[in-house]
Amino acid sequence: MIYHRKPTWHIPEAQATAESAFFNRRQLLATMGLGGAASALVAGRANAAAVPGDDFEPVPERNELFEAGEDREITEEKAATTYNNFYEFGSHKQISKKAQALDTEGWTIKIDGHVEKEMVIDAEDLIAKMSIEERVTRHRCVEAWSMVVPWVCFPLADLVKFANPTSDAKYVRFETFLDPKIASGQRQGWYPWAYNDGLTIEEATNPIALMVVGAYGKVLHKQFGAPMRLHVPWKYGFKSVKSINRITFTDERPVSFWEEIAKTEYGFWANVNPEVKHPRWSQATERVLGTTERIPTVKFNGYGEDVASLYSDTLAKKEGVRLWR
Ligand SMILES: Nc1nc2c(c(=O)[nH]1)N[C@H]1C(S)=C(S)[C@@H](COP(=O)(O)O)O[C@H]1N2
Ligand SMILES: [Mo]
Repeated sequence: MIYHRKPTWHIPEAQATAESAFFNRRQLLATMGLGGAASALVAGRANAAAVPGDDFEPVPERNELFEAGEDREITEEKAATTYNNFYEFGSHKQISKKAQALDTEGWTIKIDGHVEKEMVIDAEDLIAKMSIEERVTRHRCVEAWSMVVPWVCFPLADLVKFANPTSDAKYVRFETFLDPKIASGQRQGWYPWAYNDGLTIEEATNPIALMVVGAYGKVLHKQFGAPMRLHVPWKYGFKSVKSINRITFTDERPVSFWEEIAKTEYGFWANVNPEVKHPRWSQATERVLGTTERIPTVKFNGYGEDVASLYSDTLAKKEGVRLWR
């Protein structure tokens, strides 16, 4: 199977101007001094930090450069939101009810390490600074299941720019909250909580790496990792840290939650690759959530055109192909 993403020159005129149109509309509403719902719209964050599962406002425009891919369909919301990996709430897939214990009100995010200025920012304020859009992308779990989700998101690169890292920053590490009172899984002391993972700066600033704040047109569901989670479409799903409350810029390669548990199974790079088997199972095919289908897995999950250049032969040789994938 081959996936193509429309090249940038394919952007239709309307799409190319959509962002400015959006901001003009906001400005217009502001000058008109509209109150109530309209002023919430002007703020651009009407309910970004409000109830997960509510309609996202303003309604994000779909970025048509991203699509499910040939013979792929958007996974039914019900299927995608009732089969999740979120070990904080249990080491099985049926955590969606338990995850409702997550309290996202007043959620803050700490940005620290090699940045010009460390800070703690309200998730709501951070999200309001970003240009939000919808992207339909493929997600491939290392356990050989996959889904296609319309994420409400912004490029991770914009967050990196906002954080203003110094030249010492070579990696970015993302960490999930730690609160065993609400997250029963965190009472299982043999796991190296808090959940975390990382990317190189080059990966984090690649335009297809995403920060997700919603899905299916809604404020991000708790089981999806509200209020903000990572989505790295070309890597196995465990890299896509949920419910992030700390982002650290560092000069040392982070050792992730899963790498600490089993480094021969869950290495740092974790690029989707059907040719490199997991020590305990094949990665050649994947089960599609919400269907009875099994389909071939594609290298870099079909995003090679965007990311293959990040992984030079020199780097591959240095890292070894197994960990490299
Ligand atoms: N904090 C946290 N983030 C996490 C996980 C987790 O257990 N805890 N699981 C990861 C794995 S293995 C996958 S496949 C995806 C699953 O995302 P989904 O449940 O939204 O489909 O989240 C990733 N992010
Ligand atoms: Mo996963």
